Amino acid sequence: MRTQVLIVGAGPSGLLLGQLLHRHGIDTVIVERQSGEHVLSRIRAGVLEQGTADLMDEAGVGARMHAEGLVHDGFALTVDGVRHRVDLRALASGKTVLVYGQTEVTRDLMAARAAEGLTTLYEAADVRIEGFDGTVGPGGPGGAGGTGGTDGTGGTGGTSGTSGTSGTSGTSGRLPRATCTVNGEAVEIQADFIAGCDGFHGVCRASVPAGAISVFEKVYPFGWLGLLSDTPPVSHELIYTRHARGFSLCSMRSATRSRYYLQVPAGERVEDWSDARFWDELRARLDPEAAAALVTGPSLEKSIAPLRSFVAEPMRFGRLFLAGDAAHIVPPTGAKGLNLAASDVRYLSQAFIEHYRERSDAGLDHYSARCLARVWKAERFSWWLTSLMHNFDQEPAFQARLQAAELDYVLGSDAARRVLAENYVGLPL
Ligand code: RFL
Ligand code: PHB
Repeated sequence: MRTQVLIVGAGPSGLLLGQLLHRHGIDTVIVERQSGEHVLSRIRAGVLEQGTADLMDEAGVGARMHAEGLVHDGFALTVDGVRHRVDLRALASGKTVLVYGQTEVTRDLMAARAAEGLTTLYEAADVRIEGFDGTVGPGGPGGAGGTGGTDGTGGTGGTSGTSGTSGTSGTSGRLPRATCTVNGEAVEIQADFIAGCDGFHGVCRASVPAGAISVFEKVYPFGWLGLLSDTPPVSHELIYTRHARGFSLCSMRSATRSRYYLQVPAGERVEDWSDARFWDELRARLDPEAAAALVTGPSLEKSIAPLRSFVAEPMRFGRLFLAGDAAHIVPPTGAKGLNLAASDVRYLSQAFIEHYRERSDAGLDHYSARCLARVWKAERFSWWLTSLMHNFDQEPAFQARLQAAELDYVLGSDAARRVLAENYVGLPL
């Protein structure tokens, strides 16, 4: 098979990129390790920034999101049993967020891709990529070899002024390609570029030579145990609760479907959490009004996600571009993961469109640096909100006093609340 942009991974990043490129006449093939049903069964993000919703509109898939998504103009932080509202609209210049599940985002994108008859190879086993690192750019060695710790600006050399099937002028003379097995048959797909949208455990980042990539990581000593249920939410807004027993979050997917999370120690097993244990623990952490309003019911899904901050730099290696969780992870406290993936995809789609339509590689050359500037700000915010709201009982008492002082400051200062709100609704693209 031959395509212009080969996309590895049919999560939100890969599907959104495919849709945006299709709207500009750029051909893509997606290879995905799992089945479509499996991708839809993963319960993840719930909060979309305005910029992410705008991108869904640009991709032509925003109709159901606007019809069914819930506009939220505030959320609450509960500390010491007292709930404090953060008025997003008032504090962040009229901006709001949209509560619409990642599952629904993915479903809408999958349906649009199927309706357009675009190729997605699901259940693609043993995906391997190669041939992306052979180019030498005008600024010196690009590709995977010479870019360690920088944004890889030298890497597009062979592509400038070319489009379509050209771009083989790298040192190896080979096109970027992926091989995999689908329905027992070997498949090879050649492309001008590869977009690595295959998440944290994907093959793309792992295919970059170790010396070419710098990794920055922080692993937290706890995870989030999540539960989804067809019960009405305790409140019409999200409640993030700091409690001596551990953090909790009350979120939702609709007026009749709730999503709750509990901070649990790293290594905890989901099998040890019956529904009854989950509900009892959640009730114990909530403020009295929320605890009284809690409606329990059978879980539709329960899973544990470890918490991690992670960034790989650069995000471009020759003709391979990483986007979304393949390049960076944030702890979910700030609701930034999917939104960051969307902003990467926005920059990457613009860069490919410029390449094919305007014959300019400026966007490709600046892709990594442009993304990373935004990524690190979201990393900072997510780390900060995680540090503020979780229970770090292994840490020295000094740390706990600082946390209490910071919470007191944030809740009491209009300026600090503005900073929180500005970051929560999403920094400018
Ligand atoms: P994904 O969603 O992981 O998709 C990657 C896809 O690549 C496939 N894949 C491969 N395909 C082919 N070959 C291989 N070798 C492959 N290896 C992997 C995978 O099967 C998969 O289909 O990454 P993507 O598209 O970059 O999307 C990122 C988001 O999923 C992620 O950032 C968010 O879910 C994070 N997140 C949240 N983000 C928000 O913006 N707001 C939130 O409210 C929010 N809440 C959350 C979250 C993540 C959570 N978990 C479980 C980590 C809440 C939770 C609990
Ligand atoms: C969710 O609804 O899954 C959700 C909401 C807000 C977060 C994290 C997850 O910060």
